[in-house]
Amino acid sequence: MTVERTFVAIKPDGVQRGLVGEIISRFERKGFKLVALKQLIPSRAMAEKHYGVHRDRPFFNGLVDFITSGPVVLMVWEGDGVIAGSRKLIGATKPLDADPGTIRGDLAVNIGRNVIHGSDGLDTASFEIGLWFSSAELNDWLPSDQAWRVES
Ligand code: D4T
Repeated sequence: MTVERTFVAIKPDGVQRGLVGEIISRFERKGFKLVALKQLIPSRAMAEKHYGVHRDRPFFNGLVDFITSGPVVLMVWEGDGVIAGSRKLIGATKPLDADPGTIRGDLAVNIGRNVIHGSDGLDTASFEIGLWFSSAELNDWLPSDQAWRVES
């Protein structure tokens, strides 16, 4: 396993429904390390860049309307295998297909209101972290209980 960083966003529905603490808690309890965190209301330009790969899909405009409709909570998490590990914590894109125990499986029902986003690979993680955060906002730090999470 190699230490990676991934981008995770709690979407406007997750913030409006008061799920921020619940979601952050699941990442913390897993043992991943939070290295950046902020709340903002995305501009249309930023949302269109973030979802640029979906530009030609029929749901694109509705998705951008939704993502820009209110505050989102943006995070960078670090850890061994954190990219795939986060996707497992998050669950399938369609919440009704997401396993119980996952964030979407437990907390969402609709694909257009699926609460959370997580990068799906090394390239997208790097692109999305760079899109939403400056390098000065990413904190290098060592949790005091690190030896109890990772074999040295
Ligand atoms: P995100 O990117 O939000 O983490 O979702 P996923 O990585 O799990 O899924 P995705 O890229 O295929 O979809 C991006 C985003 O678009 C919404 N969506 C998707 C939608 O509203 N209607 C649809 O039909 C699809 C396929 C949900 C997630």
